[in-house]
Parts: sequence; C-alpha cells; structure tokens
Amino acid sequence: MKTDILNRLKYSLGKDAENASTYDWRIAVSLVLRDQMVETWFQSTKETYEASPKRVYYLSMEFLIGRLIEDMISNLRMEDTVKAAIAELGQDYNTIVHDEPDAALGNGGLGRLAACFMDSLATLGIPAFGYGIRYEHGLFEQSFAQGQQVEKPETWLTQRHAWEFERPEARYRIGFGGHVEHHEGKAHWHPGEVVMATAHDTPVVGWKGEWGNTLRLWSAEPAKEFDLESFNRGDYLAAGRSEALARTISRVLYPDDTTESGKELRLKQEYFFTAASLMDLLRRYLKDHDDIRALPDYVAIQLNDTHPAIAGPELVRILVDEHAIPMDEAIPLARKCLAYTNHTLLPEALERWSEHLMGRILPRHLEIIRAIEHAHQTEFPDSPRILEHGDVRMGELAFIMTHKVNGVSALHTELVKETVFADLHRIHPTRIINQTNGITPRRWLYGCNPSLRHLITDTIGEDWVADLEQLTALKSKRDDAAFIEAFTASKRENKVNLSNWISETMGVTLDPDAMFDVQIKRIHEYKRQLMNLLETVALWNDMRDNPNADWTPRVKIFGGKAAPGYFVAKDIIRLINDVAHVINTDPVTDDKLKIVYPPNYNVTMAERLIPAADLSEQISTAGKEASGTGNMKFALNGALTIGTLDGANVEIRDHVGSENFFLFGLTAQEVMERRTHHGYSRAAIEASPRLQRVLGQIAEGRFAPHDPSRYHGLVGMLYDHDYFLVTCDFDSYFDTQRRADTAYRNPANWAAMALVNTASMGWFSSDRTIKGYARDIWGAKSVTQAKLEKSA
Ligand code: F58
Repeated sequence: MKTDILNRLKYSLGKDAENASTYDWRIAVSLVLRDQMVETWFQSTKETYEASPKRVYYLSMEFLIGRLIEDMISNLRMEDTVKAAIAELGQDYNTIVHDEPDAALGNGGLGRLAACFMDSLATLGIPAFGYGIRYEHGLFEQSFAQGQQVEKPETWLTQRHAWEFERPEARYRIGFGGHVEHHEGKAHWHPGEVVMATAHDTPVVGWKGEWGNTLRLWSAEPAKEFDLESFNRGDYLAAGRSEALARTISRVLYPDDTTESGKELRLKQEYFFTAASLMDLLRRYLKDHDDIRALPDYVAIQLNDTHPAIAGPELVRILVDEHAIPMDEAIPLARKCLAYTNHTLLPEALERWSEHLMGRILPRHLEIIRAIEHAHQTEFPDSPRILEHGDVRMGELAFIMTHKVNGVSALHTELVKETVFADLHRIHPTRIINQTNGITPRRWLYGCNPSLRHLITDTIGEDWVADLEQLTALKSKRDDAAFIEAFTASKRENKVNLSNWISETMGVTLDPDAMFDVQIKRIHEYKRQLMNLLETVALWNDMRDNPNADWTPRVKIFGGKAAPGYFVAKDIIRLINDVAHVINTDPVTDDKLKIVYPPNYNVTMAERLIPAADLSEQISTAGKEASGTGNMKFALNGALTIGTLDGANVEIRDHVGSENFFLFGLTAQEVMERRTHHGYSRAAIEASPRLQRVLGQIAEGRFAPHDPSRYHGLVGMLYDHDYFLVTCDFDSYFDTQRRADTAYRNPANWAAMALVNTASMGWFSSDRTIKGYARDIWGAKSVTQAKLEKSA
C-alpha cells in the first residue's frame, strides 16, 4: 500500500513525498483505492454479461453521495492497511480524509436516497446503473452574514475528482427544438440544436467489495467546439457562444427543494440526462439482443420522481420512430419497462410544463404525449388528463406511462391513493404500491459512528452490517448494566467530539452532558423549524422565570439550507441566528441552554451530528413529509425521536415501540379537518399564554433590537395564515419536550430506550427497501445470490 501510494504520487501527480500537499496525498490514496475497486468492477461486469440478467437503471436528477473515501476504505475492508500506510508515510489519516469535498449533487432526501440505493444495489449484487447529471456546481455553499443566509457557488470540480473515469467513447447527441416532418406515416424530428452528453463513471462497490455497479453521470458538451469562422473574423464572443450554451446544461444543480421553478433550462436538463441514459441502455441491450420487444425482460427503469418522466415519451419515440413499432404497441411496451417513485404531495412541487414550452423544446415529444393522452382517454374516458389548462402534468404522465407507482412510506402511499392520484388509482387500482424508504447501514452506522460500531460488533459479531435485522439481538441487553454503561459511553464520546468541533469552528462551548437536540434538514415551513425555535424561546423564558429549578440542560442544534428564493425560510434562518445570539450570551441560562446553527449543512456534517444526537426532531405537519430518512439515521444511532405521526415516523414508532418515542400533535386527518375551522391559528394562540408571550417578544424586537419590526411578517403569518399549524401543535409539542426533559434526567433509563431504538431499526436498512423494489417492481435478481445458490 505504501509503495502504491508513493507510485501514484509520483506517476499520477508528478510529486515526491517531500513536496506533496494534503491534496496530493489524498488523490494518491484515492487512486490506489480506485485501482483496488476496478478488479471487482470488471468481474461484476463480466458476470453480468455471462448471466444476462435483468439490469436495473435508476434515473435520478440527484445523487447526494457526499465524500467517498471512507466508504471505499470500509467497503473494501482496508481500514487497517490504509491507516497504517498513511501513518508510516508520516501523514495524518483524518487530515487526508477530511480534505475530500462533498459531492453535493442533490438537495436533500431524494438525492441522498438515490445514493443509499446505489450502495444497497451493489451490496446485494443486483446489476444496476445509476444515471444522473455531473453538475459542475453542486448545491450552493451556505454561510451566514449577520445571521442571514448567503449563497456561494459550490466548486467541487475545481479539483480533480479522483473516483471517476471519463468515457469519451460513451457520447451521444441530444437534440432540442427544431421541427417535425411527417412523410408516409413516419415522423422525422429535425432538432434545431444539438449538444453532446459524455459519460463519467464512478464505480460503486458494495460491502466487502464483492460486487461493483456504476454511477454514470452525464456532462454536456458542445457538438461543435467553437465557430472558427467567427473566431477568424475576430468575433471571439460569438465563436464561443454555442459552446457556453451547451455546457450550461450540466453547469449547476437547481437548488429548489420543493417548488418547481418551471425554467426552460431545467426541462433541458431533464431531457438531456434522460435521453442520454435511454440511448446508452438501449445500445447495451441491442449489443446482445435483437428483439426490441423483449426489452422489458432485461431492462427495469426506475424514475426517481417525475424529473425523468420524459423517459415515457422518449422511449415511445425511439420505439415508434426508430424501430417502426406501432404506437398502440409501443406505449404498453415502454410502460412495462418503467416505474415511478413519488416523493411529495405538496401541490407546488408537482411538475408541470406549459405545452408551449414543451412544444418548443421537444416538439416530437409533445406529439407523443398527445398520442399517449388520446390512447388513455379512449380506454378510460373519465381519466384525469395529462394535458390540462395548457400544461403538461408530469405526475399524470409518469403515472400513465409506468406499470408501478410507489410511495415512500405507508402513510404517504395511502395519501397518494387518496389525494394526488385518487382518480388514476380508481382506474388502475393495483398500480400504486408502497416501498418504505431505508438508509444504508454502511454509511449511517458503520462509517459515521465508530464507537457504536465497535460496541455492536464486539457484542454480536459483524454480520449486522449487511443484515441489519441482526441488531434485534441487542434488545436483550437493555437490562445489562455493563452494556448500558458502554452504550452511554459511546454516545458521550461522540458528543465530546462534536463539542470540540463546535468549539473550534464556532467558538461556542457546549456541555457534553446536556441533551443534544438536533433538527437537520432543508429549511421549509412544513418541516417547522420555526416551531422548534418558538419552543426554545418559551423554554428560555421559563428558565429565566425560575433559574434555580432543576432544569435539564439542552443544546439545540439546527442545520440546513433554504432555497435561495424562499424568503419565509430565509427569515426563519435569520430568526434562529438572532435568537441564538441573545440566548447564548445570557448569563442566567448559560449552563442550561445553547443554540448552535453551524453553516453549510451537508452529508459530512450529518455524519458528525447524527451519532452525537440524543433527541431527533421530526416535527413536520402531519401529512406533509413523504417519509423522511434522517429520522431513520437518528434512531439507528440511538437518538430518541420527538415527532408527529407523519411519513415514516409512524413505522419507526411501530418498530421501536410507543414507549420509546415522544409523540405529539395532530394527525394528518385532524390537520385537514382543523384547516376548515375559521381563525384556527388565532384561537390556538389565544389559548396559549406561553406562545403569546414568545410571539410578543419576537414582534416587539426582543431578538432584533436595532430593527424591531424585522419579524412582523413572520409573526403576522402565524396569526393569520398558519397553513402548517405551528400554533395548533405548539402546546402539545412544548409539553412533550418537558416529558423528554424528565426522561433524560434518568440516564440509565434513557440509554435503555435509546438502545431499543438502535436495536429495532434493522428493518429500515435500504437493503430491505431495495429487495422490495427488486421483488415488487423490477423483477430483478441478485447475481451474487444466484451464484451462491448454484454452488450450494
Ligand atoms: C424528499 N423529497 C421528501 N425532494 O421530502 C422526504 O420526505 C423523503 O424522505 C425523501 O424525498 C426521499 O423519499 C425531496 O428531497 C427534493 O429535494 C426535490 C428536489 C427537486 C425539486 C423538487 C423536490
């Protein structure tokens, strides 16, 4: 390993050990690891060709993979070797690992789910490709200036990306615009603009390095480098214009996590990566099959939300225009290959494109969408329409063009059936199914929580890493005092580490024995960070009223970004920072209450915060959070949840037991009912003196003395249009927090509850989720499993 690293330093980076920077060492180590992976990767590809099984293609606009180096090291089981080599080379392991920038190619849960799925597909040995976009700039970098969010472009690709292989041979022409001609019953699309999609492959190796799949990300390049004629004329700007336009397509990830911006460039991104992926998978298929009609036997395409929903019309276009399959046969054939995952019920997040824009960017696709609409309406005259009020509704298109539609938690799936797709569900009653989300135990326990990992492995062996349900064996330890002590010590170690980091990076001193109460996720009204903050202020008031009472010390930790155009969310960020400033400098509560909000929350920060959490905030308005996956990560790492009956919280509570979960708030049904009451929020505020007091303090400028009217808008909104029912759930939330305080004062009992959480979370492994997709949606098999069965 040492020699390999030095060779890489020398021959790939042109450096010797004396002159190498941390960056050089990191790239050298990464390249050595990548070499190790390549063997598995080739072997897997070879076995896949031999077995000719069904391949899974996961199409996603986002893959929020974070750092890869430690994933690679642990999946290849090379921790000891790498650490020893780096130490012998006189370098620091942590410095090298922390030098890697996060690959932030996603906004939040949807993108991170895709990354967990890639890990599970590889671990399970299911042949799969992830297809997405190689954004030059991932999710923006967040900082705070006087408490306000400032966004800067993220620049991960200004450095070499050590894990990828560019594939100049996998290049496709992607057309946009132009016109369609019809001759003798055949359509001919003549695009007005063409860009090239070039593949960049990152190997994804599963646990123990037994199987490797590919994450193939497309970057956009000009079809023609630059216009030499303009250049020779001296018009340098014109010479580079088409090149710049082409590259724009993969330039930046859209930072909107819920609202659809309806931007032309976004539609182009969606078509760009979807079309390239379909061409690529069809080329692979046609290499060793000649019957295009057998495609569904070998290809399963999963659409991660509606972003790649243009895959329906695009596949039909290819079948009809390029393979001469009649339209009425092409539509069901395409449908058999495709499935769609819905991640949201929020109406503002359901994609729709104006027919006008669609016709301008993708004229042939609009014709095909009309044909799909016509075919469906003919068969089901009372069907909801894809084309409505001059819009193409991508949810309806995705539903109609796929054979399975899945929700991401049991509650969410029921709500999908009852709300967004109620009419389509009546027509196609078996199409909607549930696949509750999951998380990869490799990153979200083994990797991020070494102290707990060691304790678990010392107790039950190591097989839990690929078979998470084995954690149930830990339940019997809840009455074992020595084990509980070790479990508590592991949590404390993580809290001390986090406190040190907070102190170094933010200059705030934390008490590691205080309850660490964490809410990390995108900032959104429905996720109700505001309610958490109001509760914090109410607690602070109570502490100041009665400073000598027996308070449970708390650290409130927030993390998350707001979409740049989401002004209410940005006000909430500013208020958290303003309140933090006042509370953190109050001598009366100095040893009892602190608020920290480290900027630029990302996957790496999640890996730091989650293992150190005692309490996990999952407090969305019931019916609004499709599933949540952070909720699972916390519970797995031994945090107790305070939460509503929303998304996967319901199933987490079922698994860990209601006695080990702090439940509060209205149910989804009650939420809908409450909204019909006139003046419900004003009534709730009037019934709660505690909430009134807090809102009064915020409104009179207690936390912004130089700009007292700063939060009038926010407070006014709570009085008059509290759509997310912060006011209605406030009292029940506050009381439940006090129950948590009381429970925390009994450390052994708290630890036992936390342990039961960890021990009960096996079902939430993304391995279980992927097995569900493979069985119920894709009809795909594990090649490694088949090999095992054959040899047995
Ligand atoms: C999230 N959606 C859900 N969307 O909010 C969360 O409950 C769920 O656990 C997770 O998906 C995985 O199923 C989400 O993250 C986005 O970020 C989209 C980005 C692109 C625009 C629309 C929203």
